[in-house]
Amino acid sequence: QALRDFVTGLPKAELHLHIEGTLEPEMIFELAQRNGVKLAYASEQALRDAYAFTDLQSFLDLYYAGASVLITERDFHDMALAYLRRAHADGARHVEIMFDPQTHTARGIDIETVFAGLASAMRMARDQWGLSSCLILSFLRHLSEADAFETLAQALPLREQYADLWIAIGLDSAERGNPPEKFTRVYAKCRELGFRLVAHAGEEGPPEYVRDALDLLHVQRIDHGVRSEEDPELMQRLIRQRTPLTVCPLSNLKLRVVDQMAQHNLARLLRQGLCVTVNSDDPAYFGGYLADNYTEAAKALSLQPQELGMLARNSIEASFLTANGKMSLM
Ligand code: ES4
Ligand code: ZN
Repeated sequence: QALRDFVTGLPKAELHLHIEGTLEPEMIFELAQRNGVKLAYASEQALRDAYAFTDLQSFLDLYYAGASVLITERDFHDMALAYLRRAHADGARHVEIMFDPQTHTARGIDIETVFAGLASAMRMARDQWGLSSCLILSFLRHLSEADAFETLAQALPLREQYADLWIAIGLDSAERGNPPEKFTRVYAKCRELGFRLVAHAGEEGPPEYVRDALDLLHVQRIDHGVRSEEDPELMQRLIRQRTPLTVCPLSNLKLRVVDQMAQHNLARLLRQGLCVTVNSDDPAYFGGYLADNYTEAAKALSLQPQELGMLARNSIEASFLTANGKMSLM
C-alpha cells in the first residue's frame, strides 16, 4: 500500500492507452442493453473468463468484439469519462489517448460521433480535474494503406473543431506481417500535415520494425518497442536519440510477450539509459490501470523509488506537452 500510494503521488502522464481497451465488462453489458446489441457471452463473468489470451491476435478478436456495443456519442463519452476519472485517481496529470476510428466506421458509426463523444469527456476532465489530454488517431495495420488514407480524409474536416485535442497519428493492431513500410505514404502525408507521429513496433514484431518505424515513418515515439533489446545497434541509437518507448508491463504479461513479470526488460532498458515510460495499453483487458502497471513492475523488478520517479519524469518528457503546458502541432 505504501508503494501504491507513492506511485499514485508521482505526477505522471499516460502515453499508451487505447480508449476501446478501457471498456470494462460491466460497461460492455450496460451499453449492449442500452443499444439492443446482442453479445456472444451470457454474462459479465463469462466474458471475463474469456480473457485468457495466448498472443496479440487472441486479444484483438475480443477487443474488436467488445467495441461493437459503442453506437452513440453518449457511449463514447461515457467510456472516455470513466477512463479519465480512473487515470486522475491514479495520479495522471496528462493522458494521450489512442482511438481506432476504423473499428467504428466499418460498422456504420460516423467518425463525427466518435470525435464528439471522446472530446466532450476530455474537455470535462480538463475543466473538472485539471487533467489534460489529447487524441492519437490510430490506423489499423491489418487493413490497407488505402483504407488508412480514406480514414484520414474522413477525419480531416474535423481537424479545426478538435485542434486542441487531435494532434497525433498512431498505428496499431496485428503487427506481424504488417510492417511499417506498408504505411510509408500515409505517414508522409500526416507528417506534411503537421501531426505528431507514433507507431506500435517491437511488441511481437522484430527490432527491424522499430528501425523502420523510425526511418520510414519518422515516428517520434515507439509504442512497446521491448524487442529492440535484441539489436544492440538499435539500442545505442534509441539511447543516443532519446527516443521514448511506451512500455506496457501488464499487457506484455497478459499477451505472453513475457512469461513472468520478473522477466520483463523494463528495468534493464531504464538502467541502460533509454527513455522508457510505463503505461496501461488496454487496462480493462489486461488487469490493471496506470498505477497498477507501475506497482506490479516495481514489485517484480525491485524498482527503487528513484527509478519510479525517473519513469514518471520520462512520461512527462516523452509527452506531447510543451513547456507552457499546452499541446502544440509544431
Ligand atoms: C493493442 Cl496491445 C496492442 N497491440 C497492438 N494493437 C493494439 N490495439 C489495442 N491494443
Ligand atoms: Zn497498444
